[in-house]
Amino acid sequence: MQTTGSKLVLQFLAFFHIFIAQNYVAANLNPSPIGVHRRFEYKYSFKPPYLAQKDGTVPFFEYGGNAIASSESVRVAPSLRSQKGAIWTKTQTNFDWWEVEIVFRVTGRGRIGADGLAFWYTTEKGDYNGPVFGSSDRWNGLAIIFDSFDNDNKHNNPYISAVLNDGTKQYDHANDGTTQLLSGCLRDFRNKPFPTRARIEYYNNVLTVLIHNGMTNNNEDYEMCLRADNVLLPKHGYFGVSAATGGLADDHDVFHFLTTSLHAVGQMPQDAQKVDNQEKLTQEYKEYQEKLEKQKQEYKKEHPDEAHKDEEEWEEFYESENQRELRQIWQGQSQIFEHLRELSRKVDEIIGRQENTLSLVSRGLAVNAGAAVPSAPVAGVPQQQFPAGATITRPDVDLLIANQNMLLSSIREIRQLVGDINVRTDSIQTNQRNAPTAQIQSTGYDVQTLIAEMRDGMNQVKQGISHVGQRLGASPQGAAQVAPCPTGNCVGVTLFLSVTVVQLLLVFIYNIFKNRSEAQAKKFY
Ligand code: MAN
Ligand code: CA
Ligand code: CA
Repeated sequence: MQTTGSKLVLQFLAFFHIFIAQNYVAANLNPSPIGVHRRFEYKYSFKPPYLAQKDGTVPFFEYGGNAIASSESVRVAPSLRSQKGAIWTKTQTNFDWWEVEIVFRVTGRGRIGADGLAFWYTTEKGDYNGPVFGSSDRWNGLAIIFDSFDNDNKHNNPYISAVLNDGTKQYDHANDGTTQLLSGCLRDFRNKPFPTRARIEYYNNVLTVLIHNGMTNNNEDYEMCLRADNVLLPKHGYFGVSAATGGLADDHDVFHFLTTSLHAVGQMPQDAQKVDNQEKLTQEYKEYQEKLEKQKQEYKKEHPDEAHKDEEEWEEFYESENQRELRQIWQGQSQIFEHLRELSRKVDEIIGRQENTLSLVSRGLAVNAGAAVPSAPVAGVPQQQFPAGATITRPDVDLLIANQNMLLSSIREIRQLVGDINVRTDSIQTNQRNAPTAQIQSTGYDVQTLIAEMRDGMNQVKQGISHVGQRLGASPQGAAQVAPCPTGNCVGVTLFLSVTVVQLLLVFIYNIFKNRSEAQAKKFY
């Protein structure tokens, strides 16, 4: 719960920082005016997606007349005859200087369209079906008019003009306001491949209108349309856009209406407010955390079982000291078991080789003596009896030496394995000595079963070893019985001795192992 709460607060803070950062980035991208703080005014802006909500309203705006708002744009006036519409901010501005960027399209099938679109900054909201491009005449404030139709037939439309009014003047529609405009520029804004854009800036009583002609989609392709100094606009006002058609008609679509307030450095009232806000947010965050902790404690008190369950769930992620120790012992024992199994396999191999050698030697001797002796099978290998008075030749001796060497190397290997086992067992014992508190306690799994399994494993090892010992002990003896040696230089004696050495070694290993396992077992009881 605490995590979710913290996440929400952090997300809010992150969003807050991104919002601030975005504003500063925007300030850096925009070269004019220099040294100005900019703040995006969402209450005086609309943009897609979700420009209009499902109920058709545009947040913070009011529209009327023939205007239609969708999620992507506002069709201020559609391409039907004598249409009028407008959209206005709900509230007056509360900042002195501003910049409004409008992204719009005026499109129509005809080579000539009508009548055009107007941007407004006025003390009062205009009508939705007024005589001036859909809005009211005798306005108080500023109009930027995008006049498509050449009413006065001077061949100077489409034209963009800035018209100021103090609420007294009537707009001269028939003459396209020629005598009333403050300034303007001739620009064809109809039927462009990309939306056309206008940036209207009012800062320090300077009015600037920049136009993007819609021939590219590059946001930087703005051109100057007009600039006027000493423009005195009402301190506060409403922003609006209106449009109208007449005998001729175009679609008048507005996609973005983005307002940014402009503040001289050091004069941004929000600077001090920002610090205040930050402190307020930190305090709120702290309080929220405390509240959350308190609620958590209360919940634990009310639901002790669930709280316990929660702790148990966490404990499952960790391994107790005893569990770790048992796991290590189990791993060590498993490794010992593996090594012994390997040992047993090697001993089997040696016995097999030895039997093969014996058989070869016997056969060689029989050939030398020139007399076939009836054989008796021992361990699946046919054995031959040595004839009386047989002698050992040089190749026999070489073969025996080679065989002995093989045996020696196998014994070395066995010794290495035993050493390895010793080291591992020692390390387990050291671990146990270092943790003398280790006791069998109730743990995550059944310890008794584990010990029983280990004991079974050890018994298997024991059986394996004794089996190996039996086989190792039985084979040479068996061979000796089948092929008794009458002389002191008998091969069977050497073999017998070698195998005895191996046997002794195995008994030795077995004893070590037995002692260790007993010592281990004692620890559990
Ligand atoms: C008619 C009248 C005018 C309008 C033109 C173009 O002449 O409605 O007011 O400007 O059509 O639409
Ligand atoms: Ca006109
Ligand atoms: Ca004209």
